Amino acid sequence: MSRSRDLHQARAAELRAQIEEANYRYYVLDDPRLADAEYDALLRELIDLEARYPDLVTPDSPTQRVGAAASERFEPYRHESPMLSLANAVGVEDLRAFDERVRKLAGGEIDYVCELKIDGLAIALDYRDGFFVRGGTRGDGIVGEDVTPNLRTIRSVPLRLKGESLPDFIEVRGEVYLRKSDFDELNRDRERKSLPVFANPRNAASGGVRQLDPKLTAQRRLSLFAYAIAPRRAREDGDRLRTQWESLRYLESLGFQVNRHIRQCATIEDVIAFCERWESNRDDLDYEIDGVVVKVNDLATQERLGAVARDPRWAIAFKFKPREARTKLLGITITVGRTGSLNPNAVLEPVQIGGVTVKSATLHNAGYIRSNDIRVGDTVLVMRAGDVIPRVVGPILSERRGDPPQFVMPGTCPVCGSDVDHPEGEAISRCTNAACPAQVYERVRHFCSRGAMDVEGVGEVMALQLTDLGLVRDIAGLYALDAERLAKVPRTGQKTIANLLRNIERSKTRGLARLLNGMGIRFVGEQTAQILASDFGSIDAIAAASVDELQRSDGIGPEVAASVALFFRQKANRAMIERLRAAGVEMTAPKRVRAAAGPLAGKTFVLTGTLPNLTRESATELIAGAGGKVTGSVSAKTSYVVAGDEPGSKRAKALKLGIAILDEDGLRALLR
Ligand code: 1X8
Repeated sequence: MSRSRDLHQARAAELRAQIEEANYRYYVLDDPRLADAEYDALLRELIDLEARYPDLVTPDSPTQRVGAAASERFEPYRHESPMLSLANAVGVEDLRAFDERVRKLAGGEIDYVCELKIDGLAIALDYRDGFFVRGGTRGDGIVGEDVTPNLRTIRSVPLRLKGESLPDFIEVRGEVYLRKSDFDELNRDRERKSLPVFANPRNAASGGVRQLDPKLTAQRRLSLFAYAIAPRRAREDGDRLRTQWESLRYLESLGFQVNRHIRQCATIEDVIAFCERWESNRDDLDYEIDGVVVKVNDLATQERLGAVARDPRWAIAFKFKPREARTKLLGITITVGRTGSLNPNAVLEPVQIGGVTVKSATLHNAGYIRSNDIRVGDTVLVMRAGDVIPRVVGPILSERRGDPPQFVMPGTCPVCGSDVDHPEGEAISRCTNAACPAQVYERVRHFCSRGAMDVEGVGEVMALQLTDLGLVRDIAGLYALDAERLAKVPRTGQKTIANLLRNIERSKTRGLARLLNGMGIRFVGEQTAQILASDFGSIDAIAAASVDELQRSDGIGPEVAASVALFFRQKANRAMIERLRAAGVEMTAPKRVRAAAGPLAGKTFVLTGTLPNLTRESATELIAGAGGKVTGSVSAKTSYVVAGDEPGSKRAKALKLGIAILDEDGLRALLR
C-alpha cells in the first residue's frame, strides 16, 4: 500500500511540475511547447489521480484552479451561437464521402465554396450599429475569453464598419494570424535579445491575442481574415444573404480582409483539385495554411443539414499532410560550412513527416541550441516545410527525464583540428583555418553551383573527391586541373574527363557578378554580387575600393562593405585572384548595359511577392541588364517596388513612403 502510494505521490508531483512548467511557458513566456491536447491529458491524469487519492491533493496543485484556467485573466465571452469545430478529411476519399453524404441528405446537386484554412487563432467580433464593441476567442465554442482591447490593436479589425444600413448587431468570425515575414522579423528580434524563438506563427499569434497588456499585442503585428457571420436566432440580414459566397462579399464590403483564394465548385472533383493545388502551393503564401475548408454554399441548405455534436454536417476541413512531428534527439554532429561556420546537426530517431523519413535536421547554431534549451535525449518537435532542410523547433519539456547536460560546441574544428573562434555575443562559431578541407569542399561546391560559375559535373560527389584527393586546394585550383590529374579520380573515364575540362573552360566567361557570388565572400550572394559588379565594373576596382566607397552603392550596408573589404585585404585571397586571372577567368562585368546607360539607369528596385511569370532571379537579371539595381529593402532611395502575389511588409512600406508600386506588366513596360 505505502509503496504504491509513494508511486502515486511521485507521479502527482511530476504531473504538477509539468503542468506548472506548461502554464509558465504559456502565460508568462508566451511560448507554449505543449499542444492543448497534451496539456489537457496531463491535467486530466492529475485530476483523476487526486480524485482517487484525495489525500494527495496539495493546496498549490494546478487542479485547484481548474475551471478558471482559461478565463482567470479575461472575462468570459459568450458566443451568439456555438462556434463550431470542423470534421477533418484526411484524404480525397474523405472528401468524396462527405460529398455523398451531403447530397443524400440535402437531395440533388450541391455548390461548394472552398476557402484556405488559416493556421491561426479563431476569434469572434461583435459590432453594434457598425461599431466594434467586443471580441473573444473561440474557447470551447460556447464561451471564450474576452480580449477586446487586444483585438482593437489589430489593424485589419475594423473599428467601424463601412457602408449604409448596417445591421444593429452582427458577430463576425475569422482567424487572427501572423504573416510569415512578420513572424521572421519577430523571431530575429527575439534571437537578438536572447529570448526563445516562437515555434511557429500560430503560437506567436495565439500568445499575442492573449497578452494582458494590449501594447504587447500591438507589437506582434497581427492580421485578421474574416470568413463567416454567426447565424442569428432571428436573422436580420436573412433576406439579403443567401450563400456563403455572398457572405464573403458582404464581409468585404463591410471593410474586412477576406482571403482572395476562394473558389466556388460545382463538383467534388473541382473541390479536390483546389485542395491539391493549395497543398502543393502553400509555401507561396506569406501566411501558414494547414488545409482547405469546404462549405456548402447555400445558407438555407446549411441550416437544413445542421450539426452533429460540435461538427456541422455542411462543412469539412481538408487537412494537409502534417509537416511537424516529434521524435527523439539522439545526438548532435558538426559540419563545417564554406565560411568555416560550425553547423550543428541533429541526429534523430527516424520519423515520418509528410511522407518523407527524416533522420537529421538543422539546429542552426550554438546560440539557437542554447536559447531554445535543446538537449541530447530530449523529445523534440521537428518541422519540415517544402524543400527546406528540416529543422528542430524545440524540446518538449514535459517529456524530459532528469537533467541532461547542455550542449557545448567543440573548441577545435572537427575536420582539421584548428582552433574554433566563438566571438562573444555571437551565435556562430567558426574554424579559424581558411585551408580547412571542409571549407575548401564547401567553397568549391558553391563556386561550381548553378547560381555561381555553373560548372556542370562538379556537384557534391565530384567536389568531395577533388578536395579529398588534394587535387583542388582552393577554387583557383579548378583551373589547374588537366586530364592527367583528373584521371586520379576513381571511376572517371576519358569522356567524363573531357566533359569536365570543357565545362571548366566554359565557366571562365560567366562574368564578374557570378564570379563574385562564387567566391563565397560573407554576405555576398547573387543580388549583392550583381550590384557590386555593375557599380564597379571590375574586380580590381572592387578590391581597391574603401569601405566608404563600397557603401556608396545602394543596397550595400556597413556590414557587407566591411566584409568585402576584409576579403580583398587578405593576401591569400589576392593571390588566388591572380591565379584565376592567369587562367583566363573573366573579371569584368559582362558587356551588358552598364549602370550609366540603359532605360533603368540610376533606378533602384525592390522585389516582393511572387510574380506571375518571372522568378526573382530572372527579374533581377532583366533589371540589371537595363542598368537598374535591385536591393533587398525599401528605403527613401527606392525608385520602384515590384509587387507580386502575397507581397508582405515591403509593399506596405512602399505605400507608407509613397514609392511607386509596379506589377509584372508595369515592370515590363519600363524595360521596353
Ligand atoms: C476554421 C477556419 C476556417 C476558415 C479559415 N481558417 C480557419 N482556420 C474559413 O472558413 N475560411 S472555418 C474554421 C472552423 O470552422 N473551425
